[in-house]
Amino acid sequence: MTKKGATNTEDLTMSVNERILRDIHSIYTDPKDGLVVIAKDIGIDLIVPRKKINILLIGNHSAGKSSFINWYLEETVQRTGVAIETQGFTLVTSGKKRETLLGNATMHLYPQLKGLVAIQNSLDYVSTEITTSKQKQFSLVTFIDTPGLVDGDMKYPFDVNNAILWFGEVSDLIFVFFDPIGQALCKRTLNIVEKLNETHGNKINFYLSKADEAGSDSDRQKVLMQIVQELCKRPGLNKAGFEMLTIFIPTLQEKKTRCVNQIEDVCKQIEKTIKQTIQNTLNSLEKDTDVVIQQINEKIKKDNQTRSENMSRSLKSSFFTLSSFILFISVFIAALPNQLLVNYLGDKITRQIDTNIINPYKQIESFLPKDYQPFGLAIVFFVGVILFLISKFINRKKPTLNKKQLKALNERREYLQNSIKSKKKKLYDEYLQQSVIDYEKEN
Ligand SMILES: Nc1nc2c(ncn2[C@@H]2O[C@H](COP(=O)(O)OP(=O)(O)OP(=O)(O)O)[C@@H](O)[C@H]2O)c(=O)[nH]1
Ligand SMILES: [Mg+2]
Repeated sequence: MTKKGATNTEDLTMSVNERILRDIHSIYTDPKDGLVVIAKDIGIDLIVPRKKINILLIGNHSAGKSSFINWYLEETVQRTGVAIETQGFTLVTSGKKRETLLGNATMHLYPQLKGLVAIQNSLDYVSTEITTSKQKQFSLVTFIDTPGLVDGDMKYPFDVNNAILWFGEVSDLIFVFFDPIGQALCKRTLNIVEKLNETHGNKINFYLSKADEAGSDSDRQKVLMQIVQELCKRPGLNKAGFEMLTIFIPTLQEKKTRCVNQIEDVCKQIEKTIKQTIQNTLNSLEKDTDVVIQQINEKIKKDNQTRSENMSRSLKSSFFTLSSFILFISVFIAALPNQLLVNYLGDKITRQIDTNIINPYKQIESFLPKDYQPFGLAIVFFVGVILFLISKFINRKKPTLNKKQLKALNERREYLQNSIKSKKKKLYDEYLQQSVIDYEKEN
């Protein structure tokens, strides 16, 4: 394969990854049919997957963090130098045009920064550098450049430790740079690394940066040993098999060195994390869709239950209503003069009424104590009223979904089950296909 061919394949695969993440993002955020809107309507808050991975770079002052970012982008975006160059946090990301965004605009671009501002009470120390670079995997990466860490009297205008820990939370990778020039043992760096390692150990990668400045092979080995020893003194970091790649920026190399530059491995690590992120994002899409479908099913099931409960309430209530009306009618008939019944209904029906209504009623009346017998009618009427009130009480129905709401829920379930699931499957196939291309390229 020619070199040009290789680059073309790389461009192609890169754009596939980029498009998969972008498509998933829009499946979530579509204002009309987005998974987030659908989930919110049934009371679920979903986390929208990011379109890029975040890489946090931390390390001592002058360890080469900003230089690494510039090397990756193949563009001078971050200031570098021996002075304390990076004073705040800079998010370096790719976009349509070269732009620098200060605090407020950065916040607008990354609303989740609210969480950080809550700790720090200020936006002054965050900014964004947008560049048009598409080098390597940069279209899928946001670098978070941090202020160089120093011990002693250095006053940061903000709580640098907490801010770094906060960024650690939202990062997919954390690169820790140690340079060979004496400051490798900066306590502040070790403290922060130890703290980050408690919850994000799997994201952390250690590098001996500016390795070209580490002197001879044996000097470099000594530096590496010294750093590893210092790290191992920290109880939380004392784990077997520390891996520390030696890297340097080829264009900044001052002296000839036999040191193997493992900087390409850093790029491989970034690619690996992007792939993992795509897989995780696809899995989250599947899982979130299932959760929403399940919740919709649950809602429809509950509605059916409420409907049948309402129905049985209605039936019970009708029984009481009917009984109360029978009592009211019988009271009414019993209260009418017998002659009036004979005149209107004739002898035969009046006799029937006598045997079926008046006599039983009189029998009931005879059970009452003598003093209450004159109030027999009123008492039966009162019982009727009570039965009527009971029927009203039983008949309190719980609200159910109307036809329109039910239809909307069913349509959404259909949409999730068919449309979103098939979109996910298509994206997954594209991802696998692209992984095969990558695999073939590597082997
Ligand atoms: N020889 C050599 N010099 C380097 C390398 N990387 C960076 N430098 C130099 O080291 C100095 C500091 O680099 P920066 O990239 O500014 O370091 P930083 O970690 O961002 O520093 P702060 O922002 O102050 O924390 C600069 O003068 C760079 O030119 C490298 O790999 N080899
Ligand atoms: Mg810097």
